[in-house]
Amino acid sequence: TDTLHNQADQTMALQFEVLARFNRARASRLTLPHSQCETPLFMPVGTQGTIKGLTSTQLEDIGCQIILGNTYHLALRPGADLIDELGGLHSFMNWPRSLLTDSGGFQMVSLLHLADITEEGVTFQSPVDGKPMLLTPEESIAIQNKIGADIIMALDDVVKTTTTGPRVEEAMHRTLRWIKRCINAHKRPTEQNLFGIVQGGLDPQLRDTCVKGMVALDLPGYAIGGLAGGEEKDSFWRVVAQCTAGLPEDKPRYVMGVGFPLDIVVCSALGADMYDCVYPTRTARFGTALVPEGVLKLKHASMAADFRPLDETCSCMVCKRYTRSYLHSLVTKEAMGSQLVSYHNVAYMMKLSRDLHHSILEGRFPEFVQGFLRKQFPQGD
Ligand code: PRF
Ligand code: ZN
Repeated sequence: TDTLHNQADQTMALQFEVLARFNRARASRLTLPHSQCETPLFMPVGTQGTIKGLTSTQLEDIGCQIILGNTYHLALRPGADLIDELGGLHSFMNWPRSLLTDSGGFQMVSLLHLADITEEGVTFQSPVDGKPMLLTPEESIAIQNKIGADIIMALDDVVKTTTTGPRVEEAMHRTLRWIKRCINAHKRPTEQNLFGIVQGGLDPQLRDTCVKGMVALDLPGYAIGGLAGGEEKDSFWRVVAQCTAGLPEDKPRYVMGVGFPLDIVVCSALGADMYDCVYPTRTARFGTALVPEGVLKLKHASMAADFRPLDETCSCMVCKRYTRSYLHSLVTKEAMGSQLVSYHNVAYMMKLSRDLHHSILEGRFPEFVQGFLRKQFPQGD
């Protein structure tokens, strides 16, 4: 296997080393200021500086090397200045490993339907006091510099994947203009890595322009945004394939808001490295466990007297200790139910990431994917 190294110069706070490839899939080592990560890599999502239902210690036990926080939520509460005064989010939440913060624009647009995007930035009504507020690219980066995550994201103009017409093109060009404002505003490039986000909807021409515009800026890493919003799988995978083909080999590629185990396997085959999603913890709160066969609905009556663990092939604390029957009795009634299922689900995603990494490293990626698909779709459909 050939190795590919990027030059960790003064403009970057990361090292990215491709250890092995299988066709377009890569297994790599990503070294960040607070930890060393192996890709393909899933990042659980926290909002208020916590992954819902899990403690920092549990996340460490499960093997998480990097978790995601949201600028928008943290800036509202407890506030970026307070986090800064307390020494940044790592020390505030006592998380010694790596952190990534999203820029906030996407969260505002997807959570607050009142958000309005202009060239200046994203205007929204504060959910705290109802006052109009403006998040500019400069402000997003200033907040993220205070929060202090290892990877920070550019403010992008995101449109729904179902949007068509000139708005998609406008958002792509604006994202390219805003990334330059983000780069100029970034005050800690030797400690924090600013990733650019490729937009352009489902249009190959727009995606191509955006990829080329981003790559010219020589950023430490790149994200593929604007996906996982209910578009057809076919169009989603086509855009990922096109973007990974145009992005540099020696930089990490992050598909935002993904997701489902199957999507992570497919995107990794297409050359993507990093993912984040609320899915494993959110679905846990609705009583759904992730298992090699797909999902297990713990509320289902058939679980009441099922004394097997959630997943016989999982060695997590929950699978070692508790039965489906016990978890059935807790879910949606006791907080501990969703906490235990969240623990297993995040552990499941970490194991999937490790399995992908090792199968690529050991030259048996196709066999791994085949085994994964055979378990998820036993009828072969
Ligand atoms: N941009 C940002 N965050 C995101 C996305 C995006 O496009 C997505 C995908 N829709 C998830 N999170 N900034
Ligand atoms: Zn488990």
